[in-house]
Amino acid sequence: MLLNHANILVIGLGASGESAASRCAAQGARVTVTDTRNADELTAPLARLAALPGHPITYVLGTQPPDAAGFDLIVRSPGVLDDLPVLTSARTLSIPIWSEIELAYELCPSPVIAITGTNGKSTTTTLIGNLMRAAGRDTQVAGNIGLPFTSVLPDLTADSVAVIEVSAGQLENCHRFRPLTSVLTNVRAEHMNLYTWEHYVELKSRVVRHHTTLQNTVANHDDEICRRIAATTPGRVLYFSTRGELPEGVDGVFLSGDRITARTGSHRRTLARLGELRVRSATPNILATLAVGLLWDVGQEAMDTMIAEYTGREHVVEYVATLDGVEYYNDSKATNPWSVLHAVESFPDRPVVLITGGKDDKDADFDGLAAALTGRAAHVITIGETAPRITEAARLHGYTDVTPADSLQEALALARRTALPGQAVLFSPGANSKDMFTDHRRRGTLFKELVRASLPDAPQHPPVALAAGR
Ligand code: UMA
Repeated sequence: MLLNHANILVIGLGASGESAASRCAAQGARVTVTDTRNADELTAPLARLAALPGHPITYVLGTQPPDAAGFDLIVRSPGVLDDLPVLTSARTLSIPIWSEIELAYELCPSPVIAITGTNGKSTTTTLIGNLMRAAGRDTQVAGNIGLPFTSVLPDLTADSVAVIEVSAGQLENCHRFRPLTSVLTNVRAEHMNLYTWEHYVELKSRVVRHHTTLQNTVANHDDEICRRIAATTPGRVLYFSTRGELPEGVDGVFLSGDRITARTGSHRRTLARLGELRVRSATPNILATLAVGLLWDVGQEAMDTMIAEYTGREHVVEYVATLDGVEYYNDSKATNPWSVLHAVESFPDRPVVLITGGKDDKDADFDGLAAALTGRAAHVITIGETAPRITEAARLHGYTDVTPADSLQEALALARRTALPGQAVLFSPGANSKDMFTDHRRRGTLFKELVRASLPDAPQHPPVALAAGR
């Protein structure tokens, strides 16, 4: 679709809406932006958009969107629900509805590597970006990871590569999106308040929906749904597995003893030693990244650099400090129970004292988490809105060492009293932060400040952020 002079409605003026509006305006489109928030709450994006050259943008703010009639295209932010009347009306009128990812894809001059899945998307996206840069490729990393895909378009050329994290919500209004390489990290029940399980799986499968024999896929062989989706693609598939050798005839990257091994056909090669990984919890993400490296013919040197230089991401099983022989880790980025489990499993050699809980906005399965924690967590301390549910689930599974706390401060104090030397205290909420904090970064930062304030040489007054922790 030619955007020049097209009449486009952008729904939502968050990160993706602002970027989409600015890109559409730059393409010569007539743009209307709508948001349920009013202008007073949107001063920063409104000022930035006002400074753009081209057609002035029209706004419908502080109310529901206008009717779809008369628009040529609707660009929908991922947080906008599907049953909004304007979207129903657009469908009736056959007006195309695109996600911001679809818009970016239509305008993107470079090949795209897209990463989706329930967990591990952001880490895998980061690592693939690092690998491509180490291989000397001009690389932009964007998408659900925090930077809208449309915002990096001006920096991309035909010789670049766009490494894009995509969520289910972003795939919902993708119609022609065809990444050159698609990566499926895993598919587990999440956002069940928004989708049926079948619909959620179908959305994730859209990352390969338009593949031909010219595109390729990296998929998690340890995950049945990923295998099922990958089996539908006509292009080449490389699998990865942390469980051990891949079955005969299945190409990919896997662990064999302490080696990360690649096997394609009859060719077998060691890509790295497990001991070289500085962040053990990122093992599956690194295997997926190496598989992408094989598909993109990346040399061993770039793979070595990617592994050697990766020291982890902030708020993802992030080491904070050691206090009285106990290591403290911040995993505030964990917003579903699967992430909590993955974090706990990255301490195979010692029990953890787990601080968990937050706001459940996804109908999460805490029962499954509680069942899986048995034998892995020395003590579970629950906080936030989900505390009663996790506490109850844990007790139902016969777990007695579970204690609710009223705040993160109280939870940490309890963890300090409970944890024995050699154990680890892991703050992995497994839920949204919005019950007590503005976002997961604020939540993780507060945890780190609280831990560091307990260090022997810390200033003897509460950290500054303590009072503003919410
Ligand atoms: N809004 C409306 N009407 C509605 C709903 C929302 O006007 O019915 C408005 C809100 O008032 C707000 C704006 O839409 O002004 C927010 O839009 P949004 O929620 O779609 O969020 P963006 O700021 O555009 O950020 C989105 C992703 N957010 C979501 O998917 C919820 C960001 O992922 C992403 O980084 C960004 O685009 C750039 O691609 C965040 C996320 O939490 C990190 N993702 C979820 C996750 O990882 O679990 C999927």
